[in-house]
Amino acid sequence: MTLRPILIHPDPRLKTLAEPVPAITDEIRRLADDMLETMYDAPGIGLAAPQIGKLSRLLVMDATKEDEGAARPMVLINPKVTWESEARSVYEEGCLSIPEQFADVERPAEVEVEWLGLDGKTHSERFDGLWATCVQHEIDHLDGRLFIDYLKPMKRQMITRKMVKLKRERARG
Ligand code: K1U
Ligand code: ZN
Repeated sequence: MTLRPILIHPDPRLKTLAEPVPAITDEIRRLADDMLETMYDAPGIGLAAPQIGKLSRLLVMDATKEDEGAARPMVLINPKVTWESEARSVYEEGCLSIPEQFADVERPAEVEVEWLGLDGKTHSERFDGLWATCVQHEIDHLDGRLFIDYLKPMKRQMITRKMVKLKRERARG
């Protein structure tokens, strides 16, 4: 397994619609393994393939809380939201591609998602709480959308400027 570098906003690959995964291959299995390792190492609760520069509709997540016990690493290929609740919830979101910036985002409180698993089977599950927030945030990445796209333009611009500065500083070393 290999840790992959995570792209930082702004980057055109984070604004691009990702392509469906046509088949489960060894390359896809390796990509999923690397993404889980990269997510746990960050640390994060989710990671979408475009965040490591792969424009494929694949995401990983594990929103298990520390006091909940066993980890639940999940790999979702070609995920689709098939149902969303009318009830909304607000969560202060972060993003590994927008380090150290957080903002409240309102989303459906519950969603049902269908996806292809690494076992080649179709899965469907209803998510709530942090899992629901996380899976929607990750599917947004597959559609080239970031959590800052839900914010007012002024706040979004302020965060983007901070990220441009951060990238410049990191490039200087
Ligand atoms: O997609 C990403 O950039 C990962 C992101 C997912 C996410 C966080 C919060 C709300 C919705 C989606 C992160 O994992 S940011 C890091 C984070 O939230 C976290 C890290 C360690 C422990 C607990 C949370
Ligand atoms: Zn993110």
